[in-house]
Amino acid sequence: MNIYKELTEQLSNLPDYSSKPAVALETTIVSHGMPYPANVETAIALEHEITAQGAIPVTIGIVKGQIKIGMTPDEIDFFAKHHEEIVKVSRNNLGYVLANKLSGATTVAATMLIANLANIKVFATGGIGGVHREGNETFDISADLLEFSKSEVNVVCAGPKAILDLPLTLEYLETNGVPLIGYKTDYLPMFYSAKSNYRLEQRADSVEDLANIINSYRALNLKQGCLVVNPIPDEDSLDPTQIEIVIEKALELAKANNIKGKAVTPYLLDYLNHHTGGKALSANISLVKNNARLAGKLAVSLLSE
Ligand code: PSU
Ligand code: MN
Repeated sequence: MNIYKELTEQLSNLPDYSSKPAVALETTIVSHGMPYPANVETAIALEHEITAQGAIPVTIGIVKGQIKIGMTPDEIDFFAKHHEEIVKVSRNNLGYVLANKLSGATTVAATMLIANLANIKVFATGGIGGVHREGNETFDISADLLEFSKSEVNVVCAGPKAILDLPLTLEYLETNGVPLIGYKTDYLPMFYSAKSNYRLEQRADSVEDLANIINSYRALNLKQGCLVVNPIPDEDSLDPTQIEIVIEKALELAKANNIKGKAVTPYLLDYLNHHTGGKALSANISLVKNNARLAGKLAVSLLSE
């Protein structure tokens, strides 16, 4: 069968989660975001956090050219152990990975795109991609930011990753019309740290409040996703000035080693995970679990009358 027919058939048989409280999970965080075995342990723990809220976890990835909407623990384990064989997939290389029957870990952008095909409305991750520092010169702007205008999937994260330029990321989100909603906060959380100095305009103080705001965007039929920012729990929040010192060192090394394109974010996260005495990694695990809990509650609430 030719690939067009094969994929069209695969796509027409995708599961439909429109009337179910599903929460999508990505796999780039597994294969390119955390070291083994913390990556697989976290991936499985996230599924449990979501189930505990009465929602359905759906981990997304590409296994040998097959779009997986719901991966098995063995598949997740393979992604966790063999990152060198797993392509980091975004919107721009998804077709290539499928055509060549490769395996791919989906980023926020690709996970949103695939979740949307299966009518999954909620997605939990750690931190989304954004405008990189010096992005005005390098043009390094994550495709994650553009995906909100293309796929109607609401993403719960702990803010843009601290390695990024936060004010530029905020401007870019605003330009693209992405609703940015703080969960119990007036300030943008910055991934490892619960609070920044950047004020937010939209705030929800309960899950019902959040579902209400999201449903109001949905009623407008804009076919776009909202970005919910959920601060890392206070007890795990890192001191921004301390983590910033390590971030600056990581950025300096990335530049010196000419790290470019999609390798930048994994390089920086890897450096942080290895040079903070485990603090960056444990903060990342804590925040993503916290996001999975909120996403699970949100998925349930969005379906209630
Ligand atoms: N959140 C995490 N760890 C990660 C990521 C998010 O806690 O590794 C991944 C997501 O898949 C996100 C990607 O889409 O980092 C951003 O990569 P880039 O900057 O190349 O778009
Ligand atoms: Mn990039």
